[in-house]
Amino acid sequence: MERAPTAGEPSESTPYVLVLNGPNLNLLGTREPTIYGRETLADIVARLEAMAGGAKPPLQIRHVQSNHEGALVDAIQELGPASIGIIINPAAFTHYSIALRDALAAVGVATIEVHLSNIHAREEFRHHSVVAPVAIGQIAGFGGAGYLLALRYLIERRDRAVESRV
Ligand code: CA2
Repeated sequence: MERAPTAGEPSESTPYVLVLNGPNLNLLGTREPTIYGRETLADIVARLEAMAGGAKPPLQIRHVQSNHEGALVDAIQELGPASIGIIINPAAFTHYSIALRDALAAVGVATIEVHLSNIHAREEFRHHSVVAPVAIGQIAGFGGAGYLLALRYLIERRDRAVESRV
């Protein structure tokens, strides 16, 4: 039988931020370090977990990386509605996945689009995001730190929502 979480320990009911990463981001830190840096995806997720765990009250991170569009749509549908926000790096899907955009629009949860590289300073085809219109904002060009900036914003937003309720 599973042990009940002790006070202060994250549990099933701990609020969470859904972090989604698209195709090839599992290769981070192993290839193309000049564009994408040397940090691995596990390093970035560990940094997010540390920040989320240190928030008061703490948050959890639910992370899904997939190379498959449908798996990301499933994650948005299944885990998005109960999350306090979504941080998504759709990778190449940024530029053409209407399915991801529609899923994000359908769940209607505050979404921040993150890119490691400055997509606006790269090839023309990377300048356009079909996801951006359904996100509250986009962060690009700050490497792994961009995910932390996004999380910081979602924590502040959560705190503001809690304050306005008291
Ligand atoms: O800058 C970003 O975060 C991107 O979302 C990364 C995508 C690219 O298609 C977008 O235009 C911008 C590519 C992810 C590929 O990740 C790799 C990581 C390491 C080695 C090779 C690819």
